[in-house]
Amino acid sequence: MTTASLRNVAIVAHVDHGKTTLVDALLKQTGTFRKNQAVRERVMDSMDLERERGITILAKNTSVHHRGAKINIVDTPGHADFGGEVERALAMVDGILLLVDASEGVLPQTRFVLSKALSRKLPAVVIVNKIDRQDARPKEVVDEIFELFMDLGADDIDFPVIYANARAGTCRATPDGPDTDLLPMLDAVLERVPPPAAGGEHLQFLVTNLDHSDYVGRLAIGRVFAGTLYKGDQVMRIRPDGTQDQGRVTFLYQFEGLERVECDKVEVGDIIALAGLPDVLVGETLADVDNPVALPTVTVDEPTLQMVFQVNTSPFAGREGQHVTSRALRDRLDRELRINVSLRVQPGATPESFIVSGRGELHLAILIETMRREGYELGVGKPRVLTHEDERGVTEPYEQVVIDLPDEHVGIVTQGLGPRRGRMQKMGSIGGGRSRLEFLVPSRGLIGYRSAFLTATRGAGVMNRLFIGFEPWAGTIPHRTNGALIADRLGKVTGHAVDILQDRGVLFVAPGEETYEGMVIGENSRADDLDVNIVREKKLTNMRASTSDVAAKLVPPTRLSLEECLAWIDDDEIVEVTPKSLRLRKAILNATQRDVLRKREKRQEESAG
Ligand SMILES: Nc1nc2c(ncn2[C@@H]2O[C@H](COP(=O)(O)OP(=O)(O)OP(=O)(O)O)[C@@H](O)[C@H]2O)c(=O)[nH]1
Ligand SMILES: [Mg+2]
Repeated sequence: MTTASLRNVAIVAHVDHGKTTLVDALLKQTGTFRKNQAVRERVMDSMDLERERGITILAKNTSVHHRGAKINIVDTPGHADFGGEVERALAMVDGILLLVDASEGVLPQTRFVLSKALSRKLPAVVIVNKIDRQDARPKEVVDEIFELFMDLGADDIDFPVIYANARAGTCRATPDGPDTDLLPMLDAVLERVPPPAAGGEHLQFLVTNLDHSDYVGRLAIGRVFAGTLYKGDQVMRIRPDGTQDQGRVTFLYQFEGLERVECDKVEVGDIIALAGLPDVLVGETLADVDNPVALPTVTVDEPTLQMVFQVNTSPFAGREGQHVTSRALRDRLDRELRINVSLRVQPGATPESFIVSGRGELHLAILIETMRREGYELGVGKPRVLTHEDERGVTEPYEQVVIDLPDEHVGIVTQGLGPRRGRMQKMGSIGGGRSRLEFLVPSRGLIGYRSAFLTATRGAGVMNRLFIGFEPWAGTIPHRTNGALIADRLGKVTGHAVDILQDRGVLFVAPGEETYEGMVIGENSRADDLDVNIVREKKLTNMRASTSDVAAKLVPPTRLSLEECLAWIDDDEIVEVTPKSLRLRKAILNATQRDVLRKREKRQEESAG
């Protein structure tokens, strides 16, 4: 038996540099789709939210056939929140396709993924993608890539470079052409990436990812590093702590194009999925029962951010969603844990609440967004970063932030990051009236920063973030300085009330929408909270202006996205999430109770200090 006709590669890059688009083209050009089969764009981005947001969230496996060889390909996500997916993908492969955008060049995640690949001594085929861009600068970008390899201490900088337009499905050997199809890229893979090592004779399979099928339950995804695995085999499960127990493999699947294809036997070197072990976890080895030897484990990234998810207790609970009980919430989170490997869920302060920890704002926002779509209602509290303690004292997550922006916005962005405890590391011109700034910023200071950044740069700035580790606590970071405008009673928002109150701040609601006591309907222009009557009717006696006159004067409400809502709320506030609505509210809805509590806190503060 031989592995000579097998290759395992991962496609890695900074976010949006074109990985999934390239996989599309490779699948098409290797005849993986039927002739005339309608295939949508970025077909590997199969989750609804991946399609809507245009990003890859979960690493996915496929394979293509080329010159008699089978090439297993892992498409990885580029967004920094999902870096752990990339690291685990790298544990399955013998080489990488490193994509770099021909205009954007080397960015933080390019460095991150390449450093991880080099630490595993994986050879690379470099693809300079999007050469069709107007602002493409392929030669400079190749220089940047060489510099990056040297900077990271690569032993081998003799990597092939291919210039591609993944969207058109073409590539060339030199920046100036001529164009061919993408098959030379696969030739380069066959040449450059070694076949899998044969390994010992006894089975060793490393679990690097999880999936779930409604028919067979949990699926363990990974690579056979030694031996042969048959459907029905009894295997020894070895956990990272060394404990062992046995299980039986009930189904085996290979990845072929977009399908998981059932099979009876898999050989050493192949990347496969298997079923039969309902509680198997990432990092475990499945080994020969009589000769159980563990492989080096893979670790899952530690969470950096957490939020409390709780049952929706607003007066409108259950109006829009089908799943509203704490039992439903717990079951849903349990199900998520089966496949979302860097997620953690702990019991909250009450039986109705759960502490959910993840890799960043996007990681958790995507979960919330997915649950909404499935008909769940929930309340979500203010995101907070996880802290650790070591010899340096309390530490918190920090990120490297790289910003490209027009020169005239450098001042405002630098000022904006100051109070967020950002420390500038580098600043330079990148030509064309644009600058590149690099900062080190605590993740805490970056919560909700994206929209402020886009406003500051009028949409012309690009910001990239990369988690770099836990560093000493940065001190206080001011949160929202404005108070909330709070509805003081149940009812429908009236145009008349909006007309009166819109000078008080920024309103989040429009006439006709329903509110309840304790619901936040706007941001006060002052620092304190203000209870207001937003459902006030105009007295009929002094009706003068017609309704259309009033409507004409009304400022349209500000609508916050989920991420903006989460960034906006304070400790005593909750985002109410339902399939149809996002509402902000006070944790304590009753105005009198809130008042009593506030006074008590004030007394305590005074007596304390
Ligand atoms: N002009 C141009 N656009 C491209 C090319 N390749 C991809 N794109 C576009 O770039 C955008 C991002 O492409 P994706 O394939 O989703 O990028 P990705 O690297 O998979 O993104 P993540 O998985 O989220 O990191 C899409 O709008 C593509 O159509 C190319 O060669 N030229
Ligand atoms: Mg992608």
